[in-house]
Amino acid sequence: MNYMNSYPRNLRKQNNIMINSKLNLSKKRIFSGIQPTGNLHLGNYLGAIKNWVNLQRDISSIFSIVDLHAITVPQEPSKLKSSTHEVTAAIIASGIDPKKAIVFNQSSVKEHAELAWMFNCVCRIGWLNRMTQFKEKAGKNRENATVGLYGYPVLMAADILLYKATHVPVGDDQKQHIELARDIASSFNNMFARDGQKDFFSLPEPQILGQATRVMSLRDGTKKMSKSDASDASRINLTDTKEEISNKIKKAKTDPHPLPETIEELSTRPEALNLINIYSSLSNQSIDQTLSQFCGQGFSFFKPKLIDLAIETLNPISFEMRKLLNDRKEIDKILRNGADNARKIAEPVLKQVKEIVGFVI
Ligand code: AQP
Repeated sequence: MNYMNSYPRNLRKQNNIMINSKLNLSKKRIFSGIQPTGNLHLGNYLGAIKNWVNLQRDISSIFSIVDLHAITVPQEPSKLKSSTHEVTAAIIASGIDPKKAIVFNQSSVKEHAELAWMFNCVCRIGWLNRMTQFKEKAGKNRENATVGLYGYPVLMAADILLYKATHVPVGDDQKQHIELARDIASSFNNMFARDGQKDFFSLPEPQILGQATRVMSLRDGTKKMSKSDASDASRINLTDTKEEISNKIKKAKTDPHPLPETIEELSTRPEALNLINIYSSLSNQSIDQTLSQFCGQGFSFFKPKLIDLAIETLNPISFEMRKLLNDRKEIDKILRNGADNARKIAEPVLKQVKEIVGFVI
């Protein structure tokens, strides 16, 4: 069944699902990042990491723990270091293989910051003013936000283009930033176009994959599940125990109606839609399949099934994560090795950019 055809227009737009078009695998390279800003949650897993694990098998993959992004809001230094270890352990425990993919922390490859500066001189203030994530994160206290938070999408463009990545697997929330990376790439190409010279940067494409491209808060189905939500009950952390997962899902906000037959009937039930999306993604089945499995049932029937599935998926990850975290030196070694490999790609690209811009090198 074509799942997209049965997806209501408004929700289709909201989730902006992009089905993994036939990739010419040999020419593709993916880059994606994750911030070491606290406990990873189910949204990070279903929106990003799970897709990375599938993609790394066939496509040249680079995954970065983006610590330069993390410091755009205040971080406790000792906590930042341990979060970097934890996030590295989490992605490896989820199935990222550092022998197949490059895994490193962003600040270890100085070229990210250098290219970001050059892109600061390409990107227009008007483009950044449109970024909704800045508006959400800066909130009412915008004057007090750091310049780094404002320029976050420029650094993200540098992260991607430094490796000439063709695809960027991310959750739906990052789509606007990838569009900005495309604008920066094409503006750079135009600014430095020379006769007969092919565009230096190709335009990266977002890959927004799976059934849970925007996992919502368990307390409010209209708000994104997020590390920085004050309520721990709003998210399922990858490190949560079986009891915590069970309690959070039991207490997740729902409504008194039974589950419907069609997704259209969920368009005014954000919390129900969120739980159905999560179940579908965890079970690798379409939303239609999930609805035909549970239609007519209430949440008292559905939630225990979701709890079992969430525990079955997340428990082995947190077990493996704890094992990996017993040897932080090994994690440092993996990150150092990843940074060495990342630099092999980044250095020549940055050198070419400097030549194009006209620097003496
Ligand atoms: N709720 C989500 N649903 C689907 N995907 C999500 N991602 C994040 N939240 C969801 C995806 O996870 C990847 C890494 O995100 P990040 O940690 O670098 O930054 P973020 O998007 O800012 O995550 P948070 O949890 O919202 O962090 P805080 O609270 O610190 O701002 C990205 O691919 C993202 O799309």
